[in-house]
Amino acid sequence: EEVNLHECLELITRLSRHAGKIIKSRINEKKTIETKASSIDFVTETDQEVEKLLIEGIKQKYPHHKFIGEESFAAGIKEELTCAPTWVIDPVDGTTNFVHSYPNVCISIGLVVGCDIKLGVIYNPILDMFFRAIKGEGSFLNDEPIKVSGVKQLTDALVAVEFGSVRSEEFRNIVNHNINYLATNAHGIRSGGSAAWNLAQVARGGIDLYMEMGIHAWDMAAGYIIVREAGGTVIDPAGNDFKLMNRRILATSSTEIAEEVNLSTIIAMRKILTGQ
Ligand code: LIP
Repeated sequence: EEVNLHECLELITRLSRHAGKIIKSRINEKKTIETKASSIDFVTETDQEVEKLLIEGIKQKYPHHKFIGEESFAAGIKEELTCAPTWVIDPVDGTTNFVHSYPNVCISIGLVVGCDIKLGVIYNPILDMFFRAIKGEGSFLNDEPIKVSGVKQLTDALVAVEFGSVRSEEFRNIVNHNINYLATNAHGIRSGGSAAWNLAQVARGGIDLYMEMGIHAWDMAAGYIIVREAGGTVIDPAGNDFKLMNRRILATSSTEIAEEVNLSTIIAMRKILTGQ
């Protein structure tokens, strides 16, 4: 199926600006929260309302497109990722930030066409920062082109990490080990609380390396293409090519730093997983 990416971008820009107004108007209110996969995996009415608004808006124009949406998934609508045009949507990435009125909150929307992520939009409506990329056309923040920093080694890097919402002991051991290693060697450590936000920062050169395990396709799809189009590297920190459904990401300002960190984390993961 032929997809006009510029028309898709226009539609999604309009819809996410509208949705952004709703998120912004509620950021300082007290939220009613429900939990999902773990006791600290939250969803609010706003997540659900914004996802509905986005999906319905896209469906009106593209009735045959498919969707992988964070809240639809939680509600039991589990779409497989196929090669049909598929929108991968996180209506509020950084729900915990949103619940606490902390301003790193983003709408994240990626579009997969022919098994390839072709378009991404990350919009932080609180700070009014709108990131976008179309494959082959570069990345932009509020219409200005952006580039990764180009930093090549961990000892020169500002690093973003997340503790995530998975709390099993094995998982925590790996995450803690990796964070400890990064913190010991880098200039500093930040935790933005939103994968999309962290990826957008890698793309604009504010963060040199971001690694997270346990996240989902909707946290990564838009950021993947925005980092790549800004000149960055995105791989699987378990040592493979990046895969949208693998629940792991390592996004960096250069291939050199990705290789350096990747090697150390793979060794650590194998040790913890095999006890050797
Ligand atoms: C969040 C991610 C974040 C991760 C959280 C959660 P949500 O997404 O952006 O990086 O650490 O556990 O997955 O649930 O706010 O859309």
